[in-house]
Amino acid sequence: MDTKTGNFQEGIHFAGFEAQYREKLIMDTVITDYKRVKESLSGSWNYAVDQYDTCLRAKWYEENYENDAGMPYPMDFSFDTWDTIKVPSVWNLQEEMLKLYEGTIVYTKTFKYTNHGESRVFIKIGASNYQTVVFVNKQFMGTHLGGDTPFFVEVTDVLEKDNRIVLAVNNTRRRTNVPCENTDWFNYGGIHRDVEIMRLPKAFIQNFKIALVPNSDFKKIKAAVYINGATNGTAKLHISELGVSTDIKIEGGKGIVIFDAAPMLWDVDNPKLYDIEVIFEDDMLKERVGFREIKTEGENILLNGNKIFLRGICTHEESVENGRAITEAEIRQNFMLAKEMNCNFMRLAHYPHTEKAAQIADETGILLWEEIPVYWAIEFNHEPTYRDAENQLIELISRDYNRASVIIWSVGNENADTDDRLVFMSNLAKKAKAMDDTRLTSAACLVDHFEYKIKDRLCEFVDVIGINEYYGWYVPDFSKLMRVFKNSDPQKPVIISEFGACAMPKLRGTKDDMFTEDKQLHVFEQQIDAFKNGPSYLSGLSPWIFYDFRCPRRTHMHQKYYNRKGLLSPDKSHKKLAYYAMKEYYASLVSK
Ligand code: GCB
Repeated sequence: MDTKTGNFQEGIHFAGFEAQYREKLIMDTVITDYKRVKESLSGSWNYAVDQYDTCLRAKWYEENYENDAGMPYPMDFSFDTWDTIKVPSVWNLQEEMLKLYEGTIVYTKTFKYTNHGESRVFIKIGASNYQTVVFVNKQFMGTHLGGDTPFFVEVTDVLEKDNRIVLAVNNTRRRTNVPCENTDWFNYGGIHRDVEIMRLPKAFIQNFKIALVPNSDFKKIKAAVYINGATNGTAKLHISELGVSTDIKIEGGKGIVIFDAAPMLWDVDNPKLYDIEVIFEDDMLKERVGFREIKTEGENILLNGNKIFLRGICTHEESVENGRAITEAEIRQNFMLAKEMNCNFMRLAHYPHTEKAAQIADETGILLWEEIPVYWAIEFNHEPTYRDAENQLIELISRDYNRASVIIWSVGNENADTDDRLVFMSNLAKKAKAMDDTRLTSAACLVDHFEYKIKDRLCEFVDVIGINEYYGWYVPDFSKLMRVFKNSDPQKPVIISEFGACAMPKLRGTKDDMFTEDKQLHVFEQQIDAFKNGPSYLSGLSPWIFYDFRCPRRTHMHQKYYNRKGLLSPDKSHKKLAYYAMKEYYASLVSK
C-alpha cells in the first residue's frame, strides 16, 4: 500500500483491505456446550447488503460519526435503521432480492449486558456461511472460515452496558475454500445457526470428552477434561446412574481418567443415555451421553461387538421453507421418516449439519456418518486450504465427540486420486484418528473406471471405504457394477455411500423414460438385486438421496434447479416408487 501520497484515502484506495482481517483467524475455539446455559442473541438483526465490502474497507464498525475536529461526518450506513432479518436463517429465503445473492451481508444487533458474577463471557456463532468477520463494540475480534461449524469469541474485555455486535458474512464461492467454488448443492448465505452468549467462571471446562475404551469388553470408560484458565487442580466426574463418582487430576490444563463401569450399551433399538456432571472449581458442566463401541474386524463393522449392516440414506441439510437453517422439528421429521423406511443409519452429506442432528439421533437411535466439505476439486496443494479443512474437521469432532450416534468421520467426497489429494486427505484421516480413536474414518471415493474396481490410494488410510457408484444412471451399463464387485478385494468394510437416479415427483413412464419414477425404480431394483448377491465386504448402503434438494447446476425441465434423486419430493409429502423398493429391501435386512 502506498499511503505516502497526500490524497490517498484508505477506505477507497486500499485494494489489500482483506488481508488485515485474515491476520486473526478464529480456529479451534469449540467449548463443550450441549447442556450449558446460554442466552440467545438470535431473533431480529439489522442488515444491509454490502456488495462492495464497504464495511470492511471503510471500517463502518468503528462508527466514527465525527471527524478528528469533532465535526459531524457523513456515513454510508445507519446500523439501527437498516431493515431487519431473522437469525438464524439463510438470507436467500428471506427476501426475493437475495435469492441468488453471493457476497457480503453485514448483520448487526445491540444488546445489554450486566455482570451477574461471571468472570468470562463468550459469544457462540453456531454457523455462518462462509467467511465471518466479527466486531464487538468497534473492535475487530477475528475472522472465521467455514460455513458449517461453530466458533466461540471471548468478549470479556470488550463488553459494556450497551453493546453492538457486527458480523460481516460473505458466502462468495472461492477456488481455495472448502468446499471450493463448484458443488452439487445450493450455496446458501447467512447466519444459519443460533448466536448465543455464555457466562463462565475464570477457569472453566473448555472440552469434556467421554467414551468407552475401545476393546475393553465395554467395561472401561475414559474421560478427558480440558480446562481453560487454570493449569492444575482436580475435576470431579459424576454419573449417578452408574454409581460413578471420580476425581480427575488436572495437570497442564488437562486431565484424563479411565475407570471401570458397566453401562447399558447405547444401541439403535435402545438408545440409552446417561446424565453426567463434571465439576471444576466454580464451573459445572452437564452432558447426556450414550456408551457404545464401533469398530471394524476384517470386512465387517461391529456395533457393540455385533456385526451390523448399515441400512442408510444420504441427506442434505435443507428444507423448502428454511433452506440450510433446518429446524429441530424438521430434523425430527427426517429421522422419523428414515426410521419408517427401516433405516438404522444416515449419511449427513456433505458438510457438518447442525449439532442438533446428532443430539436428536442420540435420542432416536440412528447411526450417523458426519462429513467435512472436502468435495470434488479442492485446491489440494494450497496450505491455507488444508488448514481451513483441518480446522473444520477439528471443530466438528470437538463439537460432536460425545454423541454416541456418530460412528464415522468422513474426510471428503469424490476426489480424483492425485498425489496432492492423497497427502491432503490422508492427513485429514490421520488427524481424525488422532483426535478420536473411538470412531471409524471414511471418505466417499469413486470407482476406478479403467480397471472397474475399488482402487483409490486413500483407502489405505481409512477404516471403512465409501464408494459412490451410479450404475444404471450416469453409467448406463449396469453389468459394470458386478464387475466392480468381482474385481475388488478391499479387505475392509465397504459402504456404497451413494447410488441413485433422478425422478421428477409423480412423473410416470416406462422404465427407459429418463426422469420418471419408473426409471428411478428400475435403477433401484437393479442395484438391490446386485446387493442381494453382493460381496462379503459390503457392509452398508446410503442411497442418494432422501429428498430432492436445490441445486443451481440442474437446469433440465424436470429438474428446475433441483437435484431430483430424492426418494421423496422436496417437501417430503410424496414418496416416489423407489422409496418403497428401498423400504422393502431394508425390511428384509432388519433381522439379519
Ligand atoms: C455425487 C455427489 C453428490 C451429487 C450426486 C449427483 O456423486 O457426491 O453430491 O449430488 O453425485 O446427483 O450427481
